[in-house]
Amino acid sequence: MTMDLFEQLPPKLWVEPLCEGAVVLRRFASAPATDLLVGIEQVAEQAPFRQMQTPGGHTMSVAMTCCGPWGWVTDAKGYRYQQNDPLSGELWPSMPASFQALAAEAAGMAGYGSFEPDSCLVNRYSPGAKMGLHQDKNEEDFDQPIVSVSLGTPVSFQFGGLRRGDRPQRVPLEHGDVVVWGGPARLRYHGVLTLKHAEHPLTGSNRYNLTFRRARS
Ligand code: MD3
Ligand code: FE
Repeated sequence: MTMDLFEQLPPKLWVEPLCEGAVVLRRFASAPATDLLVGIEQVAEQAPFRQMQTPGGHTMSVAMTCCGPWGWVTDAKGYRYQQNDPLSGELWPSMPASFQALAAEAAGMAGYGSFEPDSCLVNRYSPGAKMGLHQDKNEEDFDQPIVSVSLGTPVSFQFGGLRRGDRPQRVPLEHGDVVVWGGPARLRYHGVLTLKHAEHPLTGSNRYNLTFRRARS
């Protein structure tokens, strides 16, 4: 009797393979979400969110900041990692221990044994913000996976192929979802569709994404 009831309870966490090398750990970051959001606030006190310029001269709709030894930046000179925040000249804030631990745990679940990210990009989407299809290829070692954590309002993620023209599939990403991308999925094109108006009790109308990467071997 109790077993029947147990089996009817909705699962708190579940795993959805997307393709070879990519897996969604649904709600994996739900329990630590408030800690992660406090971590984001602390990072942003030292290195405020800013809308960076693309090399083509456009202003990104996504506001970004970074933590960890290497921060990802873009400006007229191009896309790259650097150790100093261009706004202050100071080193990026250190990566909160809770961020590191979650990223390593998620990578482990996906079969990547000793993931030690040296970079965490924090993206903040407000309604209307989006990110066009692109590849993440500013890192030295494509054998290292990428871990992405979604917090706040839901969005439709675009997951394409190895060529820009490959038709992307749409993957809904919600608060607490963690995606691990590695192996044959590591260089696939991806992007984020325009964020719609919605409210989340912890983030208001915003969506945050933490992207953990190993920038340097
Ligand atoms: C698929 N950010 O900052 S991370 C980015 O939601 C970025 O803010 C998105 O793409 C966001 O570069 C999504 C998910 C992601 C990251 C790397 C990938 C998906 C990937 C590498 C290969 C394939
Ligand atoms: Fe990306």
